[in-house]
Amino acid sequence: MNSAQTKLPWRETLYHPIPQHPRRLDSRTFYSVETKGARMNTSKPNEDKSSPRPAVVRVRGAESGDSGLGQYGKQRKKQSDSALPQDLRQMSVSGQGGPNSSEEKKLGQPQNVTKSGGGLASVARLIKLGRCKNVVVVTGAGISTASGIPDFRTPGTGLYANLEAYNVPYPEAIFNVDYFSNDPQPFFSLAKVLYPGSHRPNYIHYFIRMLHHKGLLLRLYTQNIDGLEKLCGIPDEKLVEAHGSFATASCHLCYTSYPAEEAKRAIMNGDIPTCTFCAATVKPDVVFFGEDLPQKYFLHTKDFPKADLLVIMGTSLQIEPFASLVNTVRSTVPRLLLNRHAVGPFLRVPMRRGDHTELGDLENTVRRFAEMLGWNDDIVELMKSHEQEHVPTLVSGRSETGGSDCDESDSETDSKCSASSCPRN
Ligand code: CNA
Repeated sequence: MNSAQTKLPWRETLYHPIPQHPRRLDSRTFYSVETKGARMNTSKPNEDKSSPRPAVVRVRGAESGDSGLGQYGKQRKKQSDSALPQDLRQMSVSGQGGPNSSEEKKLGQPQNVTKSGGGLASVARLIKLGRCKNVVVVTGAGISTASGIPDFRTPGTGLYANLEAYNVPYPEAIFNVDYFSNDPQPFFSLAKVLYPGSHRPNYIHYFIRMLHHKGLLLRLYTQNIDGLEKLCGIPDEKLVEAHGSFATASCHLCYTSYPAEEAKRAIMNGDIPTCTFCAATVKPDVVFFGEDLPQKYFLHTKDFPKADLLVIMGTSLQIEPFASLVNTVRSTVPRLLLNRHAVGPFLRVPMRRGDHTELGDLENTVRRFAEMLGWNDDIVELMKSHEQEHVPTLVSGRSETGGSDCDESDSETDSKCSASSCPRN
């Protein structure tokens, strides 16, 4: 990580392509966004050029080696929506249910991705032939719905459809740092649901761990903040939690760090943890809109060009800059989307050569994929032993920061967590 930090001095700030002044949305509304990344996909085969641009603007702190910190960390410049990149103005946002942008209207739901087109079997064949040894996996909230954690956008069950519980004027407010500054309660209510400790990894998480066990996983890039990837035993060096995690906490204004367990205790008790230095509200280091992504995210500049298979699971690819990552593998690299709906570049007709989709319930799909690969028994066994030995104690609360059970690695391939990342060190 250190070398990545020193060699890659860029910053990327999390954003959702929404209008500058988002209108109030009723609870049934969800966004459908035409991303620039999707357009770039066909016109710019060179992955470096199509990489998400270092967007932004704001200096953030905790991990940065920039000067001017003082012993309490860098003062943060307050970020408003107006700092969102110019690109956002080119993006269209639709209202009630379904595609609305001109391109999406034109494209609609591509006919060749609405049912199983044999893509799963094709990719399984490639893996079995040994043609995929550097697999990059990109995930979102859809891999954790089988663990009982709602995603954002699934109509009916997604968090955006149940906003009354959080009392926010528009969905993204929950993760808006300016909104949080004024009223942290909506996020803290949601945090109670998402805090690691009450949910278990499911078959999909263990499938990804099995990819690692087989020596095929180059890296898992997750947008999730539920900690289930760590909990299922995927080692820290194989994991990029692109939108941060609950494992650490800090002041949202001055970035002074704060004990994660204390922050969790306060939030769970309905209290507001406050910074010991400036008395502003402390928040878990989950990345909010307008905040920079962790330095580890920049491993993508090395990983994606090296990937020989990209598997995308359970994400609507609506949040930037993460969503555009999928366009940065080489144009010859197969991409497999496992999701309930086609999203992002997989909405295009015709799809890029080497693109495959398998639409439907993710857990079912992944089980079928594992069967094709001949891994199902291994995964079931791994789940059983890991659950019995490790997950109950973690889920019942011994691991308050949601850290992984780092000593537990299942093979020479499942390497140990690094000393710095292990919460017990
Ligand atoms: P999203 O926008 O809600 O998209 C989820 C996608 O997964 C949708 O396309 C769904 O159709 C699909 N999906 C959901 N369940 C299933 C299923 N069982 N089978 C197949 N497909 C399914 O969420 P994204 O991850 O794309 O958005 C990124 C946000 C969500 C990140 O910033 C996260 O921090 C945030 N988030 C995380 C969690 C979590 O950590 N578990 C939960 C909710 C939101």
